[in-house]
Amino acid sequence: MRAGLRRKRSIAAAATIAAVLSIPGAALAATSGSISDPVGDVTQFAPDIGETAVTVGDDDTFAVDTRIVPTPPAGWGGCAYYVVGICMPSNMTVTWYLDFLPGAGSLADDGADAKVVAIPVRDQTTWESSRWDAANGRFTAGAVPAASVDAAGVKWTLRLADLGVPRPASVRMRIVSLYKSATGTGVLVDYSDVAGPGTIPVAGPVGGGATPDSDCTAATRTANKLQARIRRTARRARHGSRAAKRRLARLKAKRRRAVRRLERACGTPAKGPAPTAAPPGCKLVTKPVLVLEGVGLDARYVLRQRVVVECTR
Ligand SMILES: [Ca+2]
Repeated sequence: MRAGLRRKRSIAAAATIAAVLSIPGAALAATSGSISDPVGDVTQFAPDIGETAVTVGDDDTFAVDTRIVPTPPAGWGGCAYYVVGICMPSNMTVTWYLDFLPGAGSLADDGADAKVVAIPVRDQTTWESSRWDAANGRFTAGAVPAASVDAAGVKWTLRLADLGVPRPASVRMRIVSLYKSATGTGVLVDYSDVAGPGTIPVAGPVGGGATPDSDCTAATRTANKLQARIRRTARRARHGSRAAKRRLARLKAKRRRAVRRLERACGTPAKGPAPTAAPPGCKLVTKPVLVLEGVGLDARYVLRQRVVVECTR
């Protein structure tokens, strides 16, 4: 079996890469890029990757259009071979690897921090996205991309926040088409086509404000310091210190005032899951927002990059 192993790798270095920064009108945060790969460098088994165009919208969407030429015998998710007229399914995937956090990500996947996989089987293409979980050393499933398949390729869209891509960022993208299956005569085949890497620029937030303003940062620090003092004092009060109980009441009043100042400077803390759509006249943007993390005495205010709805009117 092993002797029959055939292998062909397309030469990724031959791919030409172009990335352009487009600034259409007022939508300053929209950018685009492209990754070129020759068609014809794979003649069988693995779907042949051609041109890829990526658009990063000012609505924080990451939209990918990859032209793909299916190859025989299975085409796009067709039958690898037939046994007395019964279709033996092929085993193919196309994976878009996104590397955007320097010094992080999956080492086995060239530092990828997120990936999107298309799995074509028969007339259906299954789509998955996942993000690298450094703590557990594996990819964990994320949002399912909005995707479509046409005669000449595929398109998928995810929000930057679903992929974990911050603004600004530089996304290094590689596309890998794989076919690993047996032929009708039982010979194992392992074909691939690799496009890129190419770089997709992601501009800073729409309307600036990449960093929280200094009033907000200072107010956050003050509120957290008071919270830490309350935590220590509450511990002493629990042990029966009457002085600590009196101090606790004063500190809590001070914290109420500090939180009011904090909310004036930063807005109210973001709650619940990130929005997935914006009403007319508004859009989704990624910006630092106030978040209350933890509960009770352990709660603390932090400024996190979040997707939020921003309205201009
Ligand atoms: Ca190709």
